[in-house]
Amino acid sequence: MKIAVIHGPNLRLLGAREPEVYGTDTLDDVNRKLGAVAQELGAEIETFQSNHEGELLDYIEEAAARVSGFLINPGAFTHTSIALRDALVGVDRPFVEVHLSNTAGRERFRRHSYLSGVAAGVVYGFGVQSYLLGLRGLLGRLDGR
Ligand code: CA2
Repeated sequence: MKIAVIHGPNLRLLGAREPEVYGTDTLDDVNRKLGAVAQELGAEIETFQSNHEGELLDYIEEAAARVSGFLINPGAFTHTSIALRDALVGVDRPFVEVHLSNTAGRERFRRHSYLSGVAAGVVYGFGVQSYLLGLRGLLGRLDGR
């Protein structure tokens, strides 16, 4: 079973800035850790990062043909993008939304997500563990567990 992991805008800066908010792992570290969890659970991942909303939409559309679900940290598009929500609903694959930080405890504008209401689940506030827990949850859901 293959899962597409999507990192939204600015997440390529991970590990380089604001470590007190986002931790010290780089995006490559996160992807490596996700690959190890996927392997442990008999699955595989492919990863994609973009700073461009349209590229994320195009990727979701074309990846949907080969993956069973999506794990996505939509970055700031979480709070702005109806188009991203529509794309994820449109491909009819379960997705899990993850965030490194506890978005509920930050600025008011981060409290609303356009995606949460249509996600299979949401994990936030645990740093890189949010991704790893989210992947476990998604694979469990797809296995019918
Ligand atoms: O906590 C998260 O994972 C966020 O999705 C991160 C987004 C933010 O806009 C969301 O509200 C919550 C920001 C991603 C920016 O990534 C950076 C990483 C390191 C240094 C600077 C930015």
